[in-house]
Amino acid sequence: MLDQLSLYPRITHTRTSVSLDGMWHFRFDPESIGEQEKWMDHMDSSISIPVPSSFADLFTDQYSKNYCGDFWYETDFFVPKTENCRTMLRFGSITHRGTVYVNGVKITEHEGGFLPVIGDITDVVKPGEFNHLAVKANNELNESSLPCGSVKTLQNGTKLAFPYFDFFNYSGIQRSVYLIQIPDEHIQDYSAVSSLSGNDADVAYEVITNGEHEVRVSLFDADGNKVAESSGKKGTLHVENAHLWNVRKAYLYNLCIQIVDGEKVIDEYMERYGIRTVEIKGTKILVNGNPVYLKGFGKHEDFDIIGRGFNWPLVKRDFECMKWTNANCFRTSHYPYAEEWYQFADEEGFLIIDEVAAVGMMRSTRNFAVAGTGNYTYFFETPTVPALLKNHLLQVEEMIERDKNHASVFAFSLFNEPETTSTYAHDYFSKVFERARELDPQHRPMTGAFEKNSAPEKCQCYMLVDFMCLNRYYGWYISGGPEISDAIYKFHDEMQRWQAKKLNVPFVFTEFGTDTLATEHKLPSVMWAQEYQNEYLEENFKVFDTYDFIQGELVWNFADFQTTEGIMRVNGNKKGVFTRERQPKDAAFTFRKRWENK
Ligand code: EVA
Repeated sequence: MLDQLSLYPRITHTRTSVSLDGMWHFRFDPESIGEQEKWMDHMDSSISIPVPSSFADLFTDQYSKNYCGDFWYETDFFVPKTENCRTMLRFGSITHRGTVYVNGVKITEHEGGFLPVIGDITDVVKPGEFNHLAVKANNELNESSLPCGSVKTLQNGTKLAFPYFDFFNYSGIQRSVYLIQIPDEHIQDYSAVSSLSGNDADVAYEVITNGEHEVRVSLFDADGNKVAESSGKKGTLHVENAHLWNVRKAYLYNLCIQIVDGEKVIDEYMERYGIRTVEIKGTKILVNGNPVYLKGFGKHEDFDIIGRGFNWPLVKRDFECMKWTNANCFRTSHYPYAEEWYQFADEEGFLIIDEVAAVGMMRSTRNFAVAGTGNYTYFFETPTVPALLKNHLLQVEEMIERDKNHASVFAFSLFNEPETTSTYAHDYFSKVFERARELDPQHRPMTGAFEKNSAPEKCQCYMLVDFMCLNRYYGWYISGGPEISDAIYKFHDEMQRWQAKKLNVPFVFTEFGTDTLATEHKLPSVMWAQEYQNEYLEENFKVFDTYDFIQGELVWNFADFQTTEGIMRVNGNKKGVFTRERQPKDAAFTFRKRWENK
């Protein structure tokens, strides 16, 4: 357990957190000379850069946009006092890896670009003065990084990222940075698990602290009335006539955790908490014991200019659009998102399939097209696999630790479209699932998204998941356009083969969709025109509605998004139901109507 990793920065009676977001200094380091030249102390010839943001789309030149290698950030921050507290820095993420220095001293380094980076700077920080913060980051991809990919060096020496995945390799300090001060004796982490009995609920909690003083936990309702209280590092809050957190009808309590010494509060942490249960029973997904059909999207953190940079207005707009379509769920394809997405989903009653950045586990820079061809790339049979597994386990651990208390997170996805047809893959993923199941205090369903090669007869991993997630493009990559009737025939054929296996688990489509240009209309329809997106969807819906074990449809994608350039991508992936500007294509109206009563 990493101190403060999972605890989002909050201000309470005993804690402060100050955002360090703003304009920082920045420099590319293509020759990796920064360390030698002591850029952690000071960087000459730096340029200004906003934090948080991806760097790629801020510039007007090709080199900066596609830069791959080391790059540095620096800023100065004032620390008023340091007595009787721990001072920490917390980055929502540094993509894909980073080393943090304060006043020239190395504080921490972190691998993985989508989870928090924390450093305790108490011993190096100077009170009543400006302190110097430098970050050396790197955005290269390899076959033991999550996500997977490689680096190509052009003849002129320029390095380029070669993702084995279909989204632009946006990098940088893409999430907020906080300076945090907490008491020496403090709350390090907590978990809370609800169970229901009649109209009442029990919230079993466990608090981890670094001291021995008493722990007190209270629960307040939305009007601020204390409804339950308990003491001890482990205990249960009994809530009479509990208001449940329901899908699209959220109710959140406020959980208050204190370390106390008599009447004195040594540390305090507060968070919104939703009481709900999730469970898979036969082919049903149950929330609070009631079946839920998942309606929604695979998404990306992606927008013009800011790339993958966190932005509250975008969160708001995306939720408004999702609510307008009558959706109730999304998958954080293909990496854990900024924590604020989950906080807002808690508020809005959305369900989340929370996905770790295990994408690209198939050796191809066009795996979206290779998926389904039967190609086998020996991915899990190479010497890099032990290092990959180590990273994968660590990132699953960090994700579950970070997201475990969100009511919205009802399942964890531990992969997207790896090669699953070998015993090597089975051995690899058995370890990942085993670890994830040990880690989640709520024992949520664990899953992963399977591509078409993971067919019922060949897949060696479907038995590991609690519910099946299928990514299928019958009518797009397979038998598109005028051949769509064949596509649907093949789709039924596959579903019947799954049905014959009698797995008795829910099946959810975590991807289906067509690239569609918002500008294109055509009668009769052609691929890429809006009419075709609608026809494809209507044909897919007929398949979904045939099998009662199909319990959800998350279309690919919520909005158009940026990818690596290539002949199969027209300034990005155009499978959005909304444009990249978050305006509806015709398909958005189709979903709004279908999901109203589904
Ligand atoms: C696609 N297909 O082709 C999508 C990708 C996605 O963007 C996939 O999981 O199978 C992938 O990342 O549009």
